[in-house]
Amino acid sequence: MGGLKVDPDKMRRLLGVYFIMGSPNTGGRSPEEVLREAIAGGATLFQFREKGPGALVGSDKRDLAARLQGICREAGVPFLVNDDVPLAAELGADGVHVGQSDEPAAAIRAVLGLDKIIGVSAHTLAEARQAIRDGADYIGVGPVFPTSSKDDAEEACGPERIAELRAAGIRLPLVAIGGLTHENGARVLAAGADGLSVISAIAGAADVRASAAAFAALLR
Ligand code: TZP
Ligand code: MG
Repeated sequence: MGGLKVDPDKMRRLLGVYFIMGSPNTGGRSPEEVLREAIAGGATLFQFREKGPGALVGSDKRDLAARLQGICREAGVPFLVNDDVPLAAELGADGVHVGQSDEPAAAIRAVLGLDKIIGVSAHTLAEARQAIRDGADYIGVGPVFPTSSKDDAEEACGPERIAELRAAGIRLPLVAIGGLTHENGARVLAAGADGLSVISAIAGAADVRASAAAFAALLR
């Protein structure tokens, strides 16, 4: 462990094309192949999110996570785990992303160590401020647009929510999530997001690499 908390400027760059995927999101294709293609297209950060119909559990989940972590490691792309702090600790993942019903970031950092990336989902200004007090490295805001990738998703908040958080003085690295496409991505960046967090528009794309590259182009 040891080391320093992740530098905010580095965090902002990493959030650029933040690809999220688990085995239920690939339309039956190999998650390893989909991840390789997404990274080849320009994904800057990866979150393993094994949720939804048919999601793997136990050692199957862990083994897939370890294989995807290996692909990330080879490519120099940080590997985060959704929610499952014990799995992140077991694998020595680069960090975790947690929601409002999970442990606060400070408690997670005490388990994982100072140098790990901890992201927290926030839907309101109050939740964003609390995540900052708890020491989150970034906040995820969404769903910005309607999504079918999360069963218990809240109502879409629109890019306006991101602009509202920025106007209220939230300076922490911030990534938008939910229903992002090549068409609407520029709007959330213009509203103040540092990056685009994407499941289906990349994992479900016919050409995964080209889709990731089109998101990467929005960052330039
Ligand atoms: N959290 C808020 S929306 C969402 C999550 C995990 C799903 C985003 O998936 P998609 O397919 O990019 O809309
Ligand atoms: Mg959660």
